[in-house]
Amino acid sequence: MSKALDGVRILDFTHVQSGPTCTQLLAWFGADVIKVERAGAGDITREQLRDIPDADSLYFTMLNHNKRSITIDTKNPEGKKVLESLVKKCDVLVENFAPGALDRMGFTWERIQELNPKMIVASVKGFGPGPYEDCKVYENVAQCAGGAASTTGFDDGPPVVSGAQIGDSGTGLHLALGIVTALYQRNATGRGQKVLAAMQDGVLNLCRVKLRDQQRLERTGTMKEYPQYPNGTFGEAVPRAGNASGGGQPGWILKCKGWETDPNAYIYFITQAPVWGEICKVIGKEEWIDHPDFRTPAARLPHLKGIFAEIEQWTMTKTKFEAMEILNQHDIPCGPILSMKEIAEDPSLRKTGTIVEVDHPVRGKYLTVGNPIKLSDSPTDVVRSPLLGEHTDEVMAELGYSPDQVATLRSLGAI
Ligand code: CAO
Repeated sequence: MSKALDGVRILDFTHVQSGPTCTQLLAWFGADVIKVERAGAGDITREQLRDIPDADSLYFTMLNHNKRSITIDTKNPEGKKVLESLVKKCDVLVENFAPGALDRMGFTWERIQELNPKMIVASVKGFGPGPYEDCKVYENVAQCAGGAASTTGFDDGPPVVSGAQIGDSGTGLHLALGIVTALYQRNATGRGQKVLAAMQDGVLNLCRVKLRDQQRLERTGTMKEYPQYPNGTFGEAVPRAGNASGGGQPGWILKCKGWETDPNAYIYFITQAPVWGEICKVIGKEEWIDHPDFRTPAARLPHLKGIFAEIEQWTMTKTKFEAMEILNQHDIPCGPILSMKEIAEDPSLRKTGTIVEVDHPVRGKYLTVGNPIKLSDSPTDVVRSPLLGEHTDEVMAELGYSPDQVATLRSLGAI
């Protein structure tokens, strides 16, 4: 079956996590992704957090499936020429170097346009134009600068960063959408363009509801679904809301049977208004259904802490899976807190291709997260990540270099 991005060629100049997430997605949709790496070194993540000596790390393999790898020293004059021929041949150049690195290499926007006016140049940077535009940025810096850390955690604790890589993988997703959109516009204009996804912007986009709450707080001085209401205090900025739901239906994380020894024996419980009666029946508090303190969502808000404490008395008598099964029979929204071990072993995620087992010639079998976006006409086959320079000869031949020329360039250290 054909793939959605068949025929699209990507010059993948990305490293670490944010850029590689983006190009991996494009590869899964069928683009030919040619990853350019420095000979002898490659993407720094190949050797970071290694669990098997001399094998590409899981950090690298899990972010670079379905790509080809070519080594080029782009600071070597002959290597630069090879990169130029790649620029001429590709549709998109994706990079996430520190600000200015591509220019210093000699590949300014103007130069790239000269070489290929149809080229789309897509970049991840830490910050957009402004006071911090020249800064190098990693995941947690973006989470802090984008509003995630100040709004995550508990009121009496410090800001907290999330395990979800919203700064890196989140921005990679944003960039992928920008690239596909620019490709679509190019069909009409015939021109390339620059695509920028700044990590601070990406994180802020994912924290949109907190900017909503900032404005609600400034207007009314309070937010009744936050744990600070009614007995705590609100300051000038959106506070950390613990495990409170970010939406209009109050929720909290509650202990389940076994919580004393299992750090993940918890369930997320949402007191969705339409099923309030069902919740009361399940936990044995029928008298709450018509009680003036509990009858309506507004009446319940000042009592949420007590309500969740009572519900927890019930959830603590069930495992998270037992609770899930009973609550779902009553259409009560809830979710077990799943450990990574449980997720890795989940047969249904294997069946959908969301968790995939991949075989690698050096490291052997490992698990990865497959394409989370499923297209009915463009299925994803996850192919192992390339070894460093595995496709150098193949790509050089496609660029028109003879084996002798390749050998010469290799001896010069250009590739
Ligand atoms: N041949 C020759 N030189 C190469 C090369 C190649 N194939 N590939 C890269 N280089 C050079 C670059 O030109 C750059 O050289 P100069 O500094 O002399 O211009 C150098 O390698 C290192 O690039 P870098 O500054 O991007 O790398 P770093 O490890 O110092 O910084 C990071 C890493 C992530 C902080 C920085 O790249 C960055 O801020 N990127 C933008 C934001 C981002 O994506 N952050 C996410 C990180 S996790 O996903």
